[in-house]
Amino acid sequence: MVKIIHTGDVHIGKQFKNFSDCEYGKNRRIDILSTFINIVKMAKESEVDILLVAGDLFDEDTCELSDIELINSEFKKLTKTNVLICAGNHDPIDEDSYYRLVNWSKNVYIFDNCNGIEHKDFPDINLAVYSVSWNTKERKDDILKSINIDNYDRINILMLHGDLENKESKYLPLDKNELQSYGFEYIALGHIHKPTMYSDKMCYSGSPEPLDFGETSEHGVIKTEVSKQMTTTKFASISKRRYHIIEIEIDENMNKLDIVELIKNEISDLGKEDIYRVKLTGIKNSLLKFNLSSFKDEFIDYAQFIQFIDETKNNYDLVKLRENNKHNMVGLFIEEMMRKDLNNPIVKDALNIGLELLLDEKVKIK
Ligand SMILES: [Mn+2]
Repeated sequence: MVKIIHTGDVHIGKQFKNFSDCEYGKNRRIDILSTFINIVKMAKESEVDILLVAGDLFDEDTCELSDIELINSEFKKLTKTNVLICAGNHDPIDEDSYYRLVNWSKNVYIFDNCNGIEHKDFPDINLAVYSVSWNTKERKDDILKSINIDNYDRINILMLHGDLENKESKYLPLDKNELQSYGFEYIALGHIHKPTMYSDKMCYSGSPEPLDFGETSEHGVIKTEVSKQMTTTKFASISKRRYHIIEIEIDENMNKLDIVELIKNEISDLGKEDIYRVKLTGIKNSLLKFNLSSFKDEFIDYAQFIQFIDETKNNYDLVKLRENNKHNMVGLFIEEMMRKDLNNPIVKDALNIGLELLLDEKVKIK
């Protein structure tokens, strides 16, 4: 029996460019690196035979050499585990790739053939691992036709970075049934960041750390035990943090404190190490000065990072507002809008948006 940990899509050095908050990106890069080191430690403690990295170990453009040297020194500590890595679309093996530049520990095997599936043989544990690396950012070639199983008595494993979910994908579209037809004892997939287990024999490990608000599920690694007779697979959670999207509905009777309390109630059970996007909906009191960036300070002890999206609407007192703005644009706008059917939700929205712009009350948050 062969013991395996399967990971991939680690994205060491990821830039997180959608976040203007530099601290956030810096912290997440540290999280990713330390989670990957935890995976190597897990491999050492559970004495697995092989650690598979199914592509996108790092982000080629932004990862620093020192990070790769650090993980290489962690690989060196593995006395019973071989590490097998294929390159994906974010870390393609080109001329000056870290895969070529780094003096890798002798237990690290990098698949450097990008044109066809090759295999590495481990006769002492009766294992062969088949894989192919990427040297481009996109590919749609029929790579499976290059599979040529050398020895059917071996425990044969296939590791691929590609897309099983979208036949039109630019990232090596693959067919589930065709993949399963080759008789591999386990297929370790990379590219989709959400852990996805099609069966004990075919899984996406997903990213060990979730990488954005699109990845709100649990993240970790796949632990597999494989023999010629049986494959047993389980998911092991490992991420430092999770992403949560929370929707909070407010009403016009709430003041700032009420809203802060409401949010605190919602997130306090989820974990203060986590990352939150709080979407505020409902009607807010138009007298309430809404400064969402000042909200952030209220949650220092409740969240590692919190982001607000304001989708609330105002309850304007139209008569009073018109009266106070008789001689300006605001007053004219209200007068014009009041001639229309304000029970029509589109008209109501137009009124609200117009007033927000004219009164310049909307505080924009990245
Ligand atoms: Mn990826």
